[in-house]
Amino acid sequence: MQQTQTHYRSCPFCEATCGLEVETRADAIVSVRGDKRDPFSRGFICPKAYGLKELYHDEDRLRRPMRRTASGWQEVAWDDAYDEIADRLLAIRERHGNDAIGMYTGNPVVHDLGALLYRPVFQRALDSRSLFNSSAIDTLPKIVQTGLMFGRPFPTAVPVPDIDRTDYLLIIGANPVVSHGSLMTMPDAPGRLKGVRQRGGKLVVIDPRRSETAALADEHHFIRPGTDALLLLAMVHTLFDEARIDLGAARDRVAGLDQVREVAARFTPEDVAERCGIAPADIRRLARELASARSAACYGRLGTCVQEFGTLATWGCDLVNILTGNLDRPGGVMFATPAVPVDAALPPGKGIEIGRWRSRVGNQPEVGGLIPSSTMAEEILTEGDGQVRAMVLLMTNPLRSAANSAQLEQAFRKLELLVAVDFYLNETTRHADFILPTPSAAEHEHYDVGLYCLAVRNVAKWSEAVRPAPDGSPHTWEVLANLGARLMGLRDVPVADVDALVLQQYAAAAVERNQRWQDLTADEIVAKLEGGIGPERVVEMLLRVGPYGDGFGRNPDGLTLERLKAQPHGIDLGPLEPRLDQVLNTESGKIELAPQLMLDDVERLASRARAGGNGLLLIGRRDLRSTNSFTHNLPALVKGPDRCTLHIHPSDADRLRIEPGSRARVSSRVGTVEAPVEITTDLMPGVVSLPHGWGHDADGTRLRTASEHAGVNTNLLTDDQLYDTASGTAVLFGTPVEIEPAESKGAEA
Ligand SMILES: Nc1nc2c(c(=O)[nH]1)N[C@H]1C(S)=C(S)[C@@H](COP(=O)(O)OP(=O)(O)OC[C@H]3O[C@@H](n4cnc5c(=O)[nH]c(N)nc54)[C@H](O)[C@@H]3O)O[C@H]1N2
Ligand SMILES: Nc1nc2c(c(=O)[nH]1)N[C@H]1C(S)=C(S)[C@@H](COP(=O)(O)OP(=O)(O)OC[C@H]3O[C@@H](n4cnc5c(=O)[nH]c(N)nc54)[C@H](O)[C@@H]3O)O[C@H]1N2
Ligand code: SF4
Ligand SMILES: [Mo]
Repeated sequence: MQQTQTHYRSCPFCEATCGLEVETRADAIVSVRGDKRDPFSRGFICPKAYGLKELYHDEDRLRRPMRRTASGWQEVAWDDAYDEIADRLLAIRERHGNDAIGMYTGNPVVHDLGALLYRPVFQRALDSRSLFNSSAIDTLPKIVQTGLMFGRPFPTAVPVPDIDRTDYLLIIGANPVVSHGSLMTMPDAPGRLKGVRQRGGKLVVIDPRRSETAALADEHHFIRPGTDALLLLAMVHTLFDEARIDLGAARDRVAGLDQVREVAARFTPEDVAERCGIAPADIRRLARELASARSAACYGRLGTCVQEFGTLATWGCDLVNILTGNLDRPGGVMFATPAVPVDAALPPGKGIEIGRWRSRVGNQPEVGGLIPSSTMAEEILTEGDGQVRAMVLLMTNPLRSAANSAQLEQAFRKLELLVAVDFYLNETTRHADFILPTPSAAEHEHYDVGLYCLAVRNVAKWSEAVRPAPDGSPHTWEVLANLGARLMGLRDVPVADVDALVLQQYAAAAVERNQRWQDLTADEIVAKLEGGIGPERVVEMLLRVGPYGDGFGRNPDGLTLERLKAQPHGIDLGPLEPRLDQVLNTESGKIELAPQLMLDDVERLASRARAGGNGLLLIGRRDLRSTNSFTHNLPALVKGPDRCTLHIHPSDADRLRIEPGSRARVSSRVGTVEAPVEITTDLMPGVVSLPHGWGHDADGTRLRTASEHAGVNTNLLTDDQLYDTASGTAVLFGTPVEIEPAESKGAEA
């Protein structure tokens, strides 16, 4: 009988970093449970955790690289794949220049340490301006806003609600009970939210849908999609109007207060109430409550980002936090102190640079060196100098996740070369010339370098690989290093030597940014880490120079990777602590309350507030057992009734003659889909919702389970030409649509 082994790691399926206890026997994962001894999650998990096992065993998951040939897919050796891909990329570069090769990355990169740390290395080797910003699909407004206001690159200056101590939590456009939190890393979102009320605090939710989070709240208000910036500026208006401004820790540390007052003066609660659908008295009361609570936090997520005024809404959230004195105080919004400071892996400089160049076709500004992903199709389809002719995709399924995916599909078909680092033959990768399947999460080690910057407590945990990668299978970092080396003309250089160069660069950046160990040099670091390799070594370096680190011997009791690994359940480093002084990094040395980018966008908001539009608006909906598009091939996560349904309010259904249990046809400027209908009063009238990540009925995929639960692709409806102009973020929530009964009725009524 084989021995059972137990492994500890964090779950890779959302941002909550729950601790898992995973049992293996021989080659098999036999169980996945919550790790009760994980100090952060204390045993909490959700149903998706089990996906670790199913994904590991999924027979549809690719284990060998694949090459498209005239007679179909063919397995190819890794080295041959690298050589052929590099030859073809170099030929395209030679003929058409560097910008002819584009790159786009997806959400799972956050959960693959090697992908996260070696992507910049590969991008440097590409040296292209056609790097499309996947943050423009969910996070860019926050990146822009915190970059401009605090002067630091994302994610090193994102204030997160101190949820375990707050007395008042205003959640606007987020559904943490289902999403388990985003840009707010915390296991057990439902428990922590209930905790706010159990302590006597108050929870208020603003959402066009009575969400699962709203169901736990003291108070919920429907809001017309896309009008959050109006609401938040009217709340700021109230704070000024009623002399309730109290800057707290930000006192003497802000610039632009008068400009904020002038902007807010234009948006009275009475002016915005009708557009938002929230009464003026409620708007004033919410502002007063936030100002008078002992501590309070305003937290916005996708609903305030992926909409027409994402940057202004995101700005509004932090204005409210700062002007009520809740920034950097316990129970307010605070900055984490991560044990592995990622700064060294980020571009240097003050916050974020915007508009140093513009995209070729749509004239959209670059943000932090990347151009918005909504320009991807037009950059591929529009002929001329700089046209994108090859794309490298890193763990993404944009033909299901990006706006106007039909147009993007047309574009991908036209590419001379499409390379996908991905383990499924899915709706996107079926168009690839090469698929490079790097291992699943169970097969690599991990440290949540990104997510711990956003945590509601300071924690550190090293995740073990539960199973080794299949024989000869490289990890994502090795794939990126191999391809990158070839693009730089270093074909015969062993990957270990490439990796040594990478460490050298990271060490130099870490030494430059580190304030604590003045005499530490990059050479000392490199010498002391000799023998290590890959992302693990980079993490060790950052941990040891970081705020809890041993400083390479200078602080003998400090953390080392060895000490971290000796505590496989993770280490609790305590509650968030005030640290605005350390975070603030603007030229002025102050929090920039009124960045020009926001001021420039206010006029657009004001005119939209007047013009409006009263048609039906389509929003998204997440559910507990999906993670975007890639978990639908896992049986435990798709069984049961169809979740890909159109939710509509009874009053709209009546008006449009949509019957319960029928199918409806939903059309937007760019496309049409048909979906089964669920009629529910949980939605605001005038708003309909469809989840994303479905539509698994395409030919030529290898997703046997997903194709039996196909659903429809809502991103056939979302519009690439509709975006938050300040950041270039696509509007995924608030797409104007028309709805009519579909001719074919659903089977069950
Ligand atoms: N309409 C609408 N659209 C949305 C959203 C919405 O709310 N509404 N949400 C948006 C958001 S927030 C996001 S983040 C994006 C997400 O969109 P994407 O970033 O495209 O994420 P997925 O669709 O899950 O695709 C992930 C891909 O990575 C592969 N993959 C997953 N894990 C691994 C791994 O460990 N190794 C390898 N090699 N491959 C892996 C999967 O096979 C899959 O092809 O979708 C966005 N799209
Ligand atoms: N179970 C599960 N968890 C996930 C994911 C998943 O696919 N499934 N995806 C992960 C990812 S990639 C991300 S980015 C996070 C996202 O995390 P969240 O932002 O918490 O997730 P959503 O469910 O998209 O929540 C957005 C909420 O905004 C509401 N909304 C829509 N439009 C508007 C608007 O205009 N104004 C306001 N105020 N509200 C609006 C929606 O009804 C919804 O309740 O979740 C992560 N966690
Ligand atoms: S909440 Fe997120 S991290 Fe926790 S078990 Fe579920 S998917 Fe995994
Ligand atoms: Mo996301």
